[in-house]
Formats: sequence, C-alpha cells, structure tokens
Amino acid sequence: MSDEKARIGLVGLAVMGANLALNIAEKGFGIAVYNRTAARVDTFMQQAGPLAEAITPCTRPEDLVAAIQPPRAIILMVKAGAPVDETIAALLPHLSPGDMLIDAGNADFNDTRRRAAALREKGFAYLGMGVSGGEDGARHGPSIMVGGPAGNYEMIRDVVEAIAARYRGDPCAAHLGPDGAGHFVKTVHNGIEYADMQLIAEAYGLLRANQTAARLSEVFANWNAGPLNSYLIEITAKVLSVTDPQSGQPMLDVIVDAAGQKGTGRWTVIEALKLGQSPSTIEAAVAARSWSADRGARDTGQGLFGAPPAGAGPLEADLESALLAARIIAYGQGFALLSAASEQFDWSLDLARVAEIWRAGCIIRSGLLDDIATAFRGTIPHDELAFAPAFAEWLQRTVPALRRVVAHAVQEGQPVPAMSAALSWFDTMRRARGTANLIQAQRDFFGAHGFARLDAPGTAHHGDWPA
Ligand code: NBP
Repeated sequence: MSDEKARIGLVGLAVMGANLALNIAEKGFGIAVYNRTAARVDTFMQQAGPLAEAITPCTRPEDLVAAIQPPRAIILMVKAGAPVDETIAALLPHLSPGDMLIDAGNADFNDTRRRAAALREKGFAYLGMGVSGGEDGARHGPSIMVGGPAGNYEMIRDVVEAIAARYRGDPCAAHLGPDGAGHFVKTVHNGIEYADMQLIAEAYGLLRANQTAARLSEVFANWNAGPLNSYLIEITAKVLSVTDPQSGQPMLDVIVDAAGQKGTGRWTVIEALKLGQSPSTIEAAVAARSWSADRGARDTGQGLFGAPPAGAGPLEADLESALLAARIIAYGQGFALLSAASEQFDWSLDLARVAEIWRAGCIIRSGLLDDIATAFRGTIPHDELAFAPAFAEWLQRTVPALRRVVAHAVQEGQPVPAMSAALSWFDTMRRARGTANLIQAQRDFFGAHGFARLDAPGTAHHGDWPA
C-alpha cells in the first residue's frame, strides 16, 4: 500500500473493476480503490500480490476521495443503471470543484448525457468511457471509447493510453466527442458484436448437421487464417474444440440454446430507430436472441410443424464468403448509425478513429477494421461503407455466395435471420427504383398524405383514387 496520494481512484471491484485496477497499478500509476461491500476490497488486495504496493484500499467513499491527488479523477465500474447514480450520490458530498467522475461501465448514453449535465452544473466533470474486451481486456489492454470534456480527457490521457490495448504501437483509446459520445460508440460496438455473433451462429447451424464439432473447429480455425480473421471466429474454433468432462460430449452439445442479453444490443436498435436508421443485421441478431430464449414456444412449434430434416450443408467456401459479405454489411450499418448520431448530437465523430481503436483489445477486433479505417480516411460515396471502392469490390465477389447460402437455407428451412437481413439490405441498396411508390400511393389513398412525382416538383401531389 502506498503512502503517497493516488493518481486516480476506482469504485467497483467486481470482475471488470478489479482487473482494470490491476492494469492501472501495473502501468505504474498509484490507485485508490473502494467497493460498496468492504469484503470485496479485502479479497482484491489479496489477489493484487506485488501490485498491492501501488494500491490504496478504502472502505468508505470519503476515504477514497481523500486518498486521491486533486483535481481528482475517479473511475466508476459498477453495475449500469441505478448503482451508478447511487455511487455518484455517495461520492458527491466529498468532492471538490474541478474533480471528475468517469463512468467506465456499459451505461445507456442517455443516462451519461443526463449525469454529465447535472454534474456540470455542480462544477464537476463527467466522462462516459466505454471499455470493451471483457475480463482479459480489462486486465491486459481493452479498447477504450471516451466521451466528455476534451480538457478533462487530457488530464487522464496518459493513464488511459497506458492501460489500453495497442495495435502496432497505436493505443486503442481515444476521446471521441462530448458527453455521451463514448458510451454511444460502445453501445454500437456491442450491437455489431451481436450481429457478428449471430452470423457466426447461423454458419454453425448450417454446417453442424453433417460435421463433428472437432471438424467444425478446424473449419473456423481455417477461416480465421483468411479474410474472416477475428477474435470471434478464433474463439468459435476454440469453443468447438472443447469436450465436456462430465458427459464426454462436445461442450457445445450440452449448452442450452437460449442466449442471454444485458441490453446493449437492444439499446442499439432503439437508438437507431429514434434516429430513423435501421441496422437490420443488428435488429435480426437481437430478435434471434429473444426467440432463442423462448424455448417452450419453440418446443411447441416443433411439435406442431416438425423441424426440417437435416440436408446437405452449403459449401464451406460459400459460407466463408457469405460470412464476409454479411459482416461487411453489419459493420457498415453500425458505422451508418454512428454517423447519424454524430450529426444529430453534433459530436463530429471521427469514424476512421473509431475503426482504429477497435482494431485490438475489443470483442469485435478483426482484420477488417484496418481496411475500414483506411476507407473512412478516404472519400466514401454517401458515407456508406459498402460503397467504398475496396468494400464494393469485396461485395461484388462475395455477395453471390451470400445469395447461394441464404437460398439454400431458405430451401432447407434453416433460419438465417441476420444473413438474410444483410442480403435484403444489399438488394435494396443496389436498386435505384424501389417499391415505396406503392406505399406512397396507399398512404395517399387512405390518408391523403400526398406524394412527390418523378415529373414535377413538390411533395403534396394527390392521386385521383376511386372511392
Ligand atoms: P457488475 O455489473 O456485476 O456490477 C458489480 C459491481 O457493482 C460491484 O462492485 C457491486 O458492488 C457494484 N454495485 C451494485 Br451491483 N450496486 C451498487 C450500488 N447500489 N452502489 C454501489 N455499487 C454497487 O460488474 P462487472 O461485470 O465487473 O461490470 C461492471 C461494469 O462494466 C458494468 O457496467 C458492465 O456492464 C460493464 N462491462 C462488463 C463487461 C464484462 O465482460 N463483465 C465488459 C464490458 C463492460 P457490491 O460488491 O457491493 O455488490
């Protein structure tokens, strides 16, 4: 334990907070820590080993505040929602003007904007800091997305960059904009994560009938050596290789097929809809998790209609290309959402920098992100990732395989909600004249809503509809 005042403080010593605190201590910064339940502080100090030298354990909020050099920076790593407000309320009476609180949990960015405004009025700064990479990332280098006053970020930048993951030496951490910008980007990161995981699960679903788990592990490992190279494909190969010690079955075969979700995927979709966006691959992934959780209904459905018999799966090479096409579209939809939010909230988000800080440390890290960063550093027609020359070329090559895979799945009765959402988005965006002329006519028919004509200016034309 250090006698000097700590450089930074941290509240919340569950999985993420404990690992982040050890990461900070290991990088040579003195840190004071506090947790609502004091027993966790003791356990943490025992785990800290030699790093305990740089850590000041505290069992009361006032002791934590007193242990930090002013102006103070205190990271909150508690459960998102009401616990954050309760932690702020517990710290507030002990803070001095100029101190800053940094919420590093998975907050709803609307809460971050609210908290930032309330604390600003009281003379305190509030930063929303998205942290991705799970337990291992927190301990050894996460990707860090910061929102809040730029001047305050400068005061903690050395700490944040020291603990972040690095991609070829570049820290995967950045100040992205004011108030909720960091938490919004983290939310969309998680939305893309949902889509990518669902796409991978759909590929697994199409292959598993005719392959052993061990063979499937090889397929994913091979894909990981190609353009699909990514953390999620890598861990899928590893997951498939594990045998359950109790049953001797592949581990995957004994896991209940009902997916959990904590809310960030759903928030991505809710915020997208508010912004007039539709990231359909993410929407499909959230829906698929919800459907998966309804096991009783699926049992009844199988009893009523029967599960389709397992047929031959699609070609592995087709599936690899299909996954790549759908992944490009999913990322593109996520970035389009970031762009819309940036405009709405006046954040001036640097999309290339977002892609750069996702290249290492976070769950969606993949080979693709370097190419995405390069694309956003150039000019992209309509800011649509799929239209960037490099990605347009990839899609030209891979969409035919996506089409074959989706057609095969539909024919076989295999659900591929995220892949088919990606394909439908592509087919919509490649067609200059769509079908909404009929929708406009219907709206005018029953509600006199008016429509625009191709051959005349104005938007309030009406049809001479029969009664
Ligand atoms: P949890 O989300 O499980 O939260 C546990 C922590 O919150 C404990 O320190 C607990 O203190 C504290 N806490 C609670 Br619960 N209610 C509190 C209250 N009313 N006042 C003060 N403290 C309270 O921990 P986690 O999994 O480490 O995640 C922390 C944050 O990081 C969350 O926002 C999470 O969404 C985010 N995140 C997690 C991951 C991950 O992989 N787990 C990844 C990225 C981001 P106690 O010990 O007294 O109960």
